[in-house]
Amino acid sequence: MVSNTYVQERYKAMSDSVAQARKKWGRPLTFTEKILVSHLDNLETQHWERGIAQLLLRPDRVAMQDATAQMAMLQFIQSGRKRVAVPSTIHCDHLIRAESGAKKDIERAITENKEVYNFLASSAKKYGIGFWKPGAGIIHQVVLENYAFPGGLVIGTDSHTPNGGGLGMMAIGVGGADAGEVMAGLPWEVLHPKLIGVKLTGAMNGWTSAKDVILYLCGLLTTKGGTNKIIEYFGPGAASVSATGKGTIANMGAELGATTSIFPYDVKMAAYLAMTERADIAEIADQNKALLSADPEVLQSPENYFDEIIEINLSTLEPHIVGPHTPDMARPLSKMASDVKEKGYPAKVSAALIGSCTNSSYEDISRAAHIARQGLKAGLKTKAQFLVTPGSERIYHTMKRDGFMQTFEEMGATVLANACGPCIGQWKRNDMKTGEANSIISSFNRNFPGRNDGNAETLSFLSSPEIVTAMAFSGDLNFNPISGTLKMADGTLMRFETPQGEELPADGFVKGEEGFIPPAESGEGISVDIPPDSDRLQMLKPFPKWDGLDFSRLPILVKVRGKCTTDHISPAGPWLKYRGHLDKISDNLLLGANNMFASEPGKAHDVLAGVRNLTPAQVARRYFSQGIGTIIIGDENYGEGSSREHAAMSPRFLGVRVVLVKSFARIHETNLKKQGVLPLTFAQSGDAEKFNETDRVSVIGLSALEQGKPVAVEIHKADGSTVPVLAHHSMTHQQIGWFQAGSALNAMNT
Ligand code: MIC
Ligand code: SF4
Repeated sequence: MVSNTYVQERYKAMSDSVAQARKKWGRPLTFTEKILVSHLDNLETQHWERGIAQLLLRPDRVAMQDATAQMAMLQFIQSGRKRVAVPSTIHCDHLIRAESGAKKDIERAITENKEVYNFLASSAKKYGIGFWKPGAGIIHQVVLENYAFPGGLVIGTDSHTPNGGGLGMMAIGVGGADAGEVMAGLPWEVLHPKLIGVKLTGAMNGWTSAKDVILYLCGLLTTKGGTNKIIEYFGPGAASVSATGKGTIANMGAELGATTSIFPYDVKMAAYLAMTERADIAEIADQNKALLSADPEVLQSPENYFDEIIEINLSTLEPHIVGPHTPDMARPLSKMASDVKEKGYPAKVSAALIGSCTNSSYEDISRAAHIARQGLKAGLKTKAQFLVTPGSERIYHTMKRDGFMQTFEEMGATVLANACGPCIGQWKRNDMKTGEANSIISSFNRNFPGRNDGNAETLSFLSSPEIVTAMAFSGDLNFNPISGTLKMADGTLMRFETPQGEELPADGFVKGEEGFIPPAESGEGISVDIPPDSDRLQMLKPFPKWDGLDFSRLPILVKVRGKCTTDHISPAGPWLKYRGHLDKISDNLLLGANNMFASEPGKAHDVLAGVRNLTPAQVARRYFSQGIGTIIIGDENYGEGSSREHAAMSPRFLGVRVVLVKSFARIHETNLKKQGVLPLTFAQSGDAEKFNETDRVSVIGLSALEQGKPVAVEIHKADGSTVPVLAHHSMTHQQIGWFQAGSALNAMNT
């Protein structure tokens, strides 16, 4: 847990830097700006300009989950440092497969992932990192319960790290290389984000919940609307949302591509802190309240201080359902039935899943249980498989004590481990064949094709836990729990009453087995085990330095059609087990992507040898073995979704030199830069049309690569003609140095 003295000192320093910044710029500050200025490496020298400057920040802590921590730790080890420079933790949550319920699933995970857990546990111990064992909970829930504090700054190797914004913490998702550098003592660099202010008025009622605020915003802003922006919530409505509800909203801000989302400190946060044994931190925060929200002048005329303002009246906000395939396909619940009809979605719900890092708070679970009890009382049977994923040990044991678990079990639910499970494709589903079209609904945050059960034909819809629970009873996407009725055993009709729940447990949380292992006082004499013949872990070799030459006549590995998330570039599910083995995991490169030149996803052609329908990894390996690099051409918001740097390391490892797209998602673009792949965007997005299957592509003038200067690309056509295309890059002078050194890590070590 974070110590009182640390928080006290932080606020003292914050007060000084805020005063200094106000004086320097002669204006009041937003809450976001207060946190940023108080974490700057050097306020005096920092260039300050939204959308332009690169901020150098000093985070308070680093959090990593097991699937991304492996690469983060392998990179940290390469840095040669003896101990982490900032408090850091590892959380074992992603590698537990959901199959037969919590206990058995954890036991199996411990056996199956032994090598990886041993590696993470021993390196955590050696390098001074706290270790949360499998079953302890999902990273974001554990961070919220233990480490988050208002006004702090944490970076985490997971895109949903912003969940901490629910407690007024600036929590930002990053790739493992960023984490490795901060743990090695370097400042963390990020593009100075623009600011979206979201003013909440009114108060939620009836079936509307915090989830609907963010589902609505996903529809409004789309999955790229938040790129390189921070979303700061304020207004009277903000104070009416529970701290965990705020967490849900901030968590899913990742779906907007936002750098992070944040709420100002208030009584709801104080109540949550007190309930999680941190009343003393709430007290210190209360004494520093003015620092932990925007200045009054900002609240009076927000349009002068934010780049964009959105207002949402919570009193009239309708519950929403989003999906399939993307979280921004949003509609109010009342429009769902007409969409099902119009778009031909399978109406039958085959599975309903609640919980995850997004929605497993006491409030969520108690509201869902209230619906469950009504259904049971009416004698209804569930018509869909019902799965519950608690977020942490505390949630699980408190659910059990308060009878919610029993209610769900009476419904026929399977209660899974406190882990990611079905949210990240760790769901062994026996009721559906791959390729079979079916609809599922969950309270999770992401719904890209193939993500949950590995079946790209599964249509995944997202909603609040209470609506998902009602859908489990109806088994029908056309059902509107607010206005619709369900038939009881005796033929009479029942209608659900509006869900009711408690924000926090009246009798406090039950702790359960917390599963925390502190690091050793000294790492001397502790060795980090990687079995030499392991197929799960592989020590990294530095990527080669740039040879100083232009990229000449690169064949196109894949030209992506449409959406290409990190789940398309580096799928999870069964591939999660190779997250520590770069060679092995690279075989999954672009397996989910639609290649414009191939007839099915995940296929590519060796155009030089004329061999068709291989996997992109096979094609890349064939070229690479002949010393030939490749280029990937992509669409808008390329690499949206996860923070997994494998989506950048695998292409790098297999010889991809350039990724040229219409636009990038923030974390992925940074990951490409860190690993030494050249990320370029089209100056004219229509130019993407000019690339054909057998074209070769050159990128010229690389030795004159400069910050802010465009890059010349040439397409060499089969008929011998050349088509020039202009591209942009967003690399700073320092980032160009990473490219030249072969990777950021190489640059750090020279
Ligand atoms: C996700 O929700 O996609 C994940 C799995 O949590 C990822 C991290 C990963 O791929 O390991 C994320 O969100 O960053
Ligand atoms: Fe885990 Fe899913 Fe949350 Fe990612 S979104 S951290 S996979 S529960």
